[in-house]
Amino acid sequence: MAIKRNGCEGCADITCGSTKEVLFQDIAKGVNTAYDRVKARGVSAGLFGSTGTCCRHCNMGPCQIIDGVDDMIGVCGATADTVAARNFARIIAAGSAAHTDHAREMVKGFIETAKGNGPHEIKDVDKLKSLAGVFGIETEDREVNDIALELGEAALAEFGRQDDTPVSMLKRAPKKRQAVWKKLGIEPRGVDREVVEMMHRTHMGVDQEYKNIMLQASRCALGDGWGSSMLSTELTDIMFGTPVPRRAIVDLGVLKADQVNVTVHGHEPLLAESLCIAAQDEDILVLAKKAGAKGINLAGVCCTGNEILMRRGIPVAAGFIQQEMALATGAIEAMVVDVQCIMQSVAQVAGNFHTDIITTNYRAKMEGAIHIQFEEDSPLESAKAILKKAIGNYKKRGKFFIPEKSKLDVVVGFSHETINYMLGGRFRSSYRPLNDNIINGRIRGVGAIVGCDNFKLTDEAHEIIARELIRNDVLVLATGCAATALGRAGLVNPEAIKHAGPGLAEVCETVGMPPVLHMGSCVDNSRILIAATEMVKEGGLGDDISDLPAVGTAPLWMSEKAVAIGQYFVASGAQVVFQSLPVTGAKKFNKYLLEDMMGEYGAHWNVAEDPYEIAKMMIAAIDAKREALGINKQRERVLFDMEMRRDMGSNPVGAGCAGPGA
Ligand code: NFS
Ligand code: SF4
Repeated sequence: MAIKRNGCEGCADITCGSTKEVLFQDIAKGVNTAYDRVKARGVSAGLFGSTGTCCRHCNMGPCQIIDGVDDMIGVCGATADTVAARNFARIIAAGSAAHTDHAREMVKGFIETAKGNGPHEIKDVDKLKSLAGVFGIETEDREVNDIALELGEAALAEFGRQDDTPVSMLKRAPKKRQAVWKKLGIEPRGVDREVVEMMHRTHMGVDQEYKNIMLQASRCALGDGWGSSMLSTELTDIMFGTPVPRRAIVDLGVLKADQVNVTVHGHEPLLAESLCIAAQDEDILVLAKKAGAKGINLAGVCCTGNEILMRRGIPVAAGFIQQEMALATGAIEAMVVDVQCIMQSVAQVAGNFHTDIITTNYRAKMEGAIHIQFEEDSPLESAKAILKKAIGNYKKRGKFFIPEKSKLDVVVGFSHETINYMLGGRFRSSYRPLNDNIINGRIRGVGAIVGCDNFKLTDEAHEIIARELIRNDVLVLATGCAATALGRAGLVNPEAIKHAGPGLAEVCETVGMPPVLHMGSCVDNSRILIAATEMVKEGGLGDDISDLPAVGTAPLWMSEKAVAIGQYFVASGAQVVFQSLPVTGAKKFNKYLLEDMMGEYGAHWNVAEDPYEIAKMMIAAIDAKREALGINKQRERVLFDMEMRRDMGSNPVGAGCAGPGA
C-alpha cells in the first residue's frame, strides 16, 4: 500500500534534505518508515513509562506510582523515587552491558591478532606500549606480539575479575577525581560484576534508597567509560591505527550507481575492517566486474560507520535515523549488520527491494534477514562470503534513486593524540596551547555533542546547538550519530570556521582544524575523558575535570548507552544536558539528578527541551567554570601576539595531514 506523504504534512518532522529527497520518490511510496509510524501512533508523552514511575519488577505489579499520593505507591511499598531510580539504574546497566560486550569482542579479536591469526596486525606500537604500561606489563626488549598477547589476556581477565581491585584504566584519571571515587566507594571493579550487582540491587526488595542505587549506577557507568569503552577504543586504535585527520564524505549521496553498494551497520569494527580488506581482494573485484559493476562501494551506517570513517576515510551513508532511508534508495545490494541500534524495520524495508539484510553475529538475528556468521578466527573468509552474496544481488537491482547532491565533505580523525599533535606540533605535542587559549579567552570552553538522533525532536537539533556553541567561541567535540548529523550539516569541515566566533575562528585557522572535531563512535567518548584529563594535567584550569569549562550534551538520545555515557560523564565531574530524562514522576530523585549530585561529583544532569535552550545552558555552565577559575574577564583580549603565534606551532598542520604517526 502506498504511504501518503504530502510534503511534511504526510509524515513526522522530516527536516534532513536527503531523507526528504529519498522518501518523496515514487520508489519509496510503499516503504513504511519510523517517521510514518511516529505520525500514525504519536510519540508517547506524559505516560507513567516516560516519567519513570511504572514498575514491573515483580508479579505483584505492574504498579503505576503517583508521587505524593499515599495509596499510589507500589504493592510492596516502593515509592516513586525508588522505582524511578531503579528504572534509571537499569538503563545505565543495559547501556554499560552493551559497551562491555562490544569491548569484549574487540579484546578477543585483539588476542587473535596478537597470535598472528587473521588479516590484522598491531599498527600503533607506541600506543601498545603506553597501554601495556597502564596494565603494568613489561615492554622492554620484547616482541610486539608478545606484549600484545599479554595485554589482551590481562584486559580480558579484567571484565570478570572477582576481587575488589579497580579497573586498571581508572588510574589514568586526575588524582583528585580518583580520590572522589574512592571516598564514595564507587571505584569500578570487574565490569561484568558491576552490571550483575546493578541488576541484583534493582531486583524487587533489595536496594530501596535512591541515592544508594545511584552510587552503584555510577560505579557501573564508570566501569563502562574508564573500563570497557576506553579499552575498546584503545585496543581498536592499536590494531587498526589511531585516527589521524583525513577528508571523507557523508550522507546518502555516497552510494554509487555503478557499483555494488554494501552498507555496514552496527558497532564492532572487526567485521567492518575485514570487509574493507575483502572489498579490495582481486577475486572479489573480478566477481563484481563479472556481475557488471565497476567495483564495491562500502559505506557505513551508525557507529560502525564512524569507526571506519575515522580510520580509513570510508564514507558514512547514514546515521541512526537514516538507516531505513538508505535502504529506500533501492540502491543497496546488502546491508550487513552486527549488534546495537539496528531497527527491526530494516528487514521490512529491504523486502521492498532486491536488498539483503545480512546478520553476522549469533547474538543478533532478525526475521527476514539471512545469517552469515562472522567467524573471528577466519574473518576474511566470512567477509568474502558476505561480499559474494551482495555481488549476487547487483543484477537484480531495479529502479533506484541516489540523492547525488547529498554528499558532504568532512574532515575527521580527531583522536586525543591528533588534537595533542595539531595544537602542539610534532615536537611539542601538548594541550598547552588549548589551555592557554581557554585561559586567554579566545576559546571560551569545550562542548561535547554526542549520542544518537531520534524521531522525537527535529534532527536539526544537533546543528542548532553546534552553531550556537561555535558562534560563542566554544570548541565542539562530536561523536556517534551526533557527529554524523553535524557532518551532514556541513560543520565538520574547516570551512565551517566562518560560522565560529572570532577567537575560536582564529585558533582553528592557525592550526587548520574545523571548529567541530569528529572524535569517533560512541565508545570513543572515552577519548573525551582522556582529552579532559590531559587538559587538567596540563595545568592552569584547575585540578579536576569538574573544574574545566567543559560540558556535554546528548540532545537526541535514544539508546540506553547514551544514559550510561551521561552518567559516567557526570560521575567524572562533567556537566551534561539531555533533552529529557525518564524520571520526572519522582520529585526527590529528579532533584537529586538535576541538583544534588553536585555535592558528590561536582557535576549534575541538566534537562532542556529546546536546542537553543540546551546551547544556552551549556554556555552558562562553561561561563560559571570560567568565573570560578577567575579567567572570565580575560575574554575581552582577542589579539594574538607573536609569541602566542609561535606557541600555537611555528609549523601549522593543515587538515588532511598525515598526523602523529607520519
Ligand atoms: Ni551511540 Fe552508536 Fe547512534 Fe546512538 Fe546508536 S549508533 S553507539 S547509540 S544511535 S549514537
Ligand atoms: Fe510493584 Fe513493588 Fe513489584 Fe515493583 S517491585 S511491581 S512496585 S510490588
